[in-house]
Amino acid sequence: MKIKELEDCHLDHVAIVVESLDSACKIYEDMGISFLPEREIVEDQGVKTAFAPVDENANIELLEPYGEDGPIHKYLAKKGPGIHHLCFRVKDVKAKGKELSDKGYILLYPEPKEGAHNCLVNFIHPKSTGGVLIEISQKRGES
Ligand code: CMX
Repeated sequence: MKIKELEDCHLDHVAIVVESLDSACKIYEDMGISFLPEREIVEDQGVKTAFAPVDENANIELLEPYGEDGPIHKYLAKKGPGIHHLCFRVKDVKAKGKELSDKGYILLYPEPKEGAHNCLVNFIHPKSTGGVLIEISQKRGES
């Protein structure tokens, strides 16, 4: 049974910005983590991803810029590779976003957008979370 299956929020992934998916995958594979063979491009976010399950809920997501316009390209140019965000899986991203916004957190988008892995996502700006970019994500068709 999945950990915290019945609860509303669990860690879905830790995202790491990298220059090259292939070279970065090798680092984690040396740790014993296996990446799924698929690479997903999310054009809207300007990113190419590789995903590796760590346990039954949590994954490592590597993010390589795709194109030169997206936030990941900007982040890599400004700060270099490294941990970029935490993502929590929720049952209803729209409802969770409203709940957080009502509590004063700054959401990036007025409505959830398409993310990787057939998810609807929103982000909470790091300025309102003590410096950590947090993604909330709902698997499509699960609400
Ligand atoms: N973690 C912590 N702080 C961050 C950050 C991050 N990942 N990215 C930016 N910041 C900080 C910067 O350091 C900067 O702080 P200071 O003002 O103190 O210098 C501030 O946020 C603004 O940074 P910026 O470089 O001007 O960047 P923008 O405001 O243009 O963009 C953000 C910041 C968070 C809005 C942008 O990165 C964004 O839209 N992120 C969400 C999209 C995303 O990450 N997509 C990947 C999707 C992959 C997936 O689906 O998993």
